[in-house]
Amino acid sequence: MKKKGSQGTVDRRSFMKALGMGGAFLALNATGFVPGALASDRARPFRLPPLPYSPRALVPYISQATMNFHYGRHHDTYVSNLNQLVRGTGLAGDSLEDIIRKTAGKKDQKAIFNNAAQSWNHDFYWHSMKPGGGGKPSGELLRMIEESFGDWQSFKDDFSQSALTIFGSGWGWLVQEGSKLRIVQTRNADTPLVEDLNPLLTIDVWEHAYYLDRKNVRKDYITVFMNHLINWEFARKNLLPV
Ligand code: MN3
Repeated sequence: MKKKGSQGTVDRRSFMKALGMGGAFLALNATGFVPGALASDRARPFRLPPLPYSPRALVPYISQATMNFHYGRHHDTYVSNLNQLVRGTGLAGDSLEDIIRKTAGKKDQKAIFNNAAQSWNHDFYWHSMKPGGGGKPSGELLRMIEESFGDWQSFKDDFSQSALTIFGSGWGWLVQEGSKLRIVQTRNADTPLVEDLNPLLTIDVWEHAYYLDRKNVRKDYITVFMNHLINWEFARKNLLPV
């Protein structure tokens, strides 16, 4: 029997094959963060957005195996689920951001919210990292960090501690609220988008983000994220004028 959504299955299979071929498929340009622009057709309005780098690009800090599972399976599944869930609903023509805002806090739309928010959060997370990233930003962003957290080291300690102490699955965020920056935690699929906070960068602390590489040692994953992966250029581009 032909399964519903078989088109998506074929695409995923081709995609996994491409990953197996060394990620040549992913020699994709690092475009801006525009998940809302990915809506394509009525039956399957959302597509897995391209990674902004090859799945091997973050080695040795994040392995290709982690990327294959985290991006190729977990993220892909959220997008597929979302396509199934919005089919035939009034949400099918909406942007990802609109779906997240419209379904937030609604019990009967929890599954749609979870898959939409996880789709958005993951794309934002891939862009929050880059090969050769990490360390200290400069310019306006550093000035805002120092103003909001006292100094660079305090920010680094607070962000790390916040990401470390999220109980269970969730996300650590640096967000902008007016002229100030804040560190926030969200649980499960929750996202600061729905709280009128402007996200600048995020770290995924669900175990699937680090378990293959670090087992249960979330702290080591956070340390390499801070020191070697953060894409400060992306965070700077997300700043809104104050
Ligand atoms: Mn994840």
